[in-house]
Amino acid sequence: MFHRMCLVAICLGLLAFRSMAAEMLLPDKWGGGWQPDAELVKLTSERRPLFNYRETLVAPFELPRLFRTGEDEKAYGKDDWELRRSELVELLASEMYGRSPATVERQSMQLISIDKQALGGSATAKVVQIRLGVENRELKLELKMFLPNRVLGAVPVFLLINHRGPENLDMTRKVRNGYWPVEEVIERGYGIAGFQVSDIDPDKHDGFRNGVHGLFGREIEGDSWGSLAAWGWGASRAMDYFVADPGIDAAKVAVLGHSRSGKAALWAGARDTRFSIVISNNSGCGGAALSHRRFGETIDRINHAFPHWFCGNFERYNDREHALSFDQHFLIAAIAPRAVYVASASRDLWADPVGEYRSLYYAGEVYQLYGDEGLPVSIPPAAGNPVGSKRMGFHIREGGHGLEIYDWHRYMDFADNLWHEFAEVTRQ
Ligand code: GTR
Repeated sequence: MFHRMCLVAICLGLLAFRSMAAEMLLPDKWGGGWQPDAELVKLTSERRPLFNYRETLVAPFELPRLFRTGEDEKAYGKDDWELRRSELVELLASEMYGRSPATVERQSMQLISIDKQALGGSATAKVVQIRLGVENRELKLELKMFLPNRVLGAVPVFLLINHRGPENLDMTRKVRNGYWPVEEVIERGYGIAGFQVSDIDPDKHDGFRNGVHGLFGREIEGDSWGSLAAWGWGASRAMDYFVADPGIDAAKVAVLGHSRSGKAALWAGARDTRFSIVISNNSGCGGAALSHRRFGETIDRINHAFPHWFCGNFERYNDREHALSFDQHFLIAAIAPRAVYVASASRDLWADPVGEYRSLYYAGEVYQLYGDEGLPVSIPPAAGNPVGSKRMGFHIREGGHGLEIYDWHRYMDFADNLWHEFAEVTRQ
């Protein structure tokens, strides 16, 4: 009996020591690290028994390596990475998001409206129509924006890809919310823009006939682009406008999306190197979250619920995550060395906050090649504790799935730090 008690005491001591050691390794900013609320895990598991919400049930897996290994394994430098990066983009295009056509035959931009005294005089409101043409077909993308009047010279812009209702991009400002918080962004000296994904491609499975698919009118193959890639491509057309507008600092544009649009934003940022910051807000499966973990939403589920989001080839991985030769840290690494920010929400277990954090953490290996320190530990910080380096940002917001003013302020703090020359001038 005495021996058993001693053994139990030793084991408990070891356990306590292990968790203390883990805590001690976490930097102060981590606030002790994040763990999901136990009650929420229980409830969610009961509500959706086909999906896993328990960290202890994540099966061990081998994460595909970012750098090539084997015969040509060597110390990677920046030049090697540029080559490797193009391989990753190619892999993600052919197996997951689909290939996007490079250009349209005709593209023109027209200012539809301008109000130089918007928001009581503090901003200029503009609506621009981008017309995209192939043969006799045409598509119109409406780009909406507010630019701060107090900033002299070219202004950096945050571009939101919007899949929610058009009232969320309200130019009259009758509808105000944290999803597209125009007033707050203008107050901080930044421009804010947005477009509706349905202008580019409808968010429904229409056999890839409408929107940009119909515009190009190509045969649909296994590696043809899905709607997420199409929306990301739309963000690049908005970028074409920013480059052409002298009032906008096109070298300081952040592309941002929530949830499905967050997936599109990451892919847009991986392909189009003109974006300075790429922001994923609660993008989850097919976005920032590692698929190998099979935590919350899975590939099989996403492909069945949203058959139009990815390319046909991605269906090969339905319930076969182990067969993936890549994972979402490839997507984030393909953005390097440009800045990336990933945000999760504490009650959004469907999107797997740990998996979202880990993709970012593993992509840090590439950022380190460019002199950025990356993230020091593989455990996410507690909710309400934004962490990161100059080029990699992360936070978990307290609460559920959504894009809120708290998130936007963290993105602007991150931009202030990255674009500090700009931030210092506007603050004077
Ligand atoms: C969910 C989907 C997620 C996420 C979300 C959204 O139903 O499973 O992948 O994208 O929609 O876009 O709000």
